Amino acid sequence: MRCDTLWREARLATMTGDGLGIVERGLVAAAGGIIAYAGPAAGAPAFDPRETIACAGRWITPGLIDCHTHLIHAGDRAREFEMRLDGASYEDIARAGGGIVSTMRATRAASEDELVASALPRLDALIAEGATTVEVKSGYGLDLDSELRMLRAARRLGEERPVGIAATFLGAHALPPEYAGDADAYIAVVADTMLPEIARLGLADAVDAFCEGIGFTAEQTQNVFDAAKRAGLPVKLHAEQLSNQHGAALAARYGALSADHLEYLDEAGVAAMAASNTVATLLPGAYYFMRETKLPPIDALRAAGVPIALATDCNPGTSPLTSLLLVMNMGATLFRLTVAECLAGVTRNAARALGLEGQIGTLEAGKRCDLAIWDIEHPAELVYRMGLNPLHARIWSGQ
Ligand code: DI6
Ligand code: FE
Repeated sequence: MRCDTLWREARLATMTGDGLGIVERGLVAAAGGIIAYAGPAAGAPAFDPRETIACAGRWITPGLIDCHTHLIHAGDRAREFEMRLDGASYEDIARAGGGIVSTMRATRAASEDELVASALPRLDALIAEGATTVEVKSGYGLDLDSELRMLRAARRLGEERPVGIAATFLGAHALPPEYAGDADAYIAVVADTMLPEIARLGLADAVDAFCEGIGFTAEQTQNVFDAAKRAGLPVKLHAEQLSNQHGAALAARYGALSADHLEYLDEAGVAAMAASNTVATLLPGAYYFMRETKLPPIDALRAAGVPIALATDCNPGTSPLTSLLLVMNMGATLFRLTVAECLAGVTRNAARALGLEGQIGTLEAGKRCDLAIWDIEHPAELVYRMGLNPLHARIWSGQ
């Protein structure tokens, strides 16, 4: 069988099935950027590759997927970090006009080129550790022009680098100051003006909102979700990060791809997510950076069979993190996830959280040939180490 590239003498963690999908003597064949075969060398079709790469026993996993980031934003919030070290809370800073709104000001003032240029080092850090697909949210523009500019910048990241970009419209992230005291009016603009225009231009793959005491109410979130439904876009939600607003259950009622954060999720929310096959995207970087102590209900999620994804939540306020390897380590140390759960969280289940499970997330024939090739002796090392990057090579779309 003809193919473009054959990776042989590899050990595979295919991430198919429920666990790691380990193949000790494996090979991967790619044709036209798609996996033609991934599995045991014994019994594989006879390939006639244009190029053969001997992996010398290295491990191949699917390329990693970061399914929740705010990668596009201008400026940083290191000064606010210092204020928090002095005792100010995230909510105090937000109410005093800092927080998300301070990043909004910087983002509104930045050109599309500047947004792209400032995001590239963060994207490159993810890529350097084997990321092949990255979700990027808007939500620091908070007016139509600035949200459009953020989403165009997000799409451009995918032209500047060999990486898949999934763009999410997060107009309902924070209340811009010009709507102070009238969140309903802002939500009407998000739902009736911004979202239809963004959908018409094809600039978003999904719609998200921040349902929270310092964000938007469940009812306002519902208005945004109704607009997403009218536009034919799937939804996801920042839910139960700082308090229980029953956002995850609301998201589940809309068949959400994922509900994210979930520290304050209750049993009813877990059941609702299980019933709608909504992925629980846990963000241990935000949990760590905010010094949160309330753990997401991991055992309940597991018992209910809710798929768990892990992501960086890379953002300037609560998770200035650009390492999926560290995310896996935090998932294990802070949330007691297993090695298999951590790896599934940044591959198979992260793909589901983006609605891309048919295209990426496992090593299987028919999926895009996105590979991470590692200099390790066992996949547990990817979760165990802190600050060492054992990536040997990264393949995106067969290249
Ligand atoms: N939850 C978060 O953790 C981030 N956004 C959100 O809705 C925080 C964003 C920021 O502080 O800039
Ligand atoms: Fe977030």
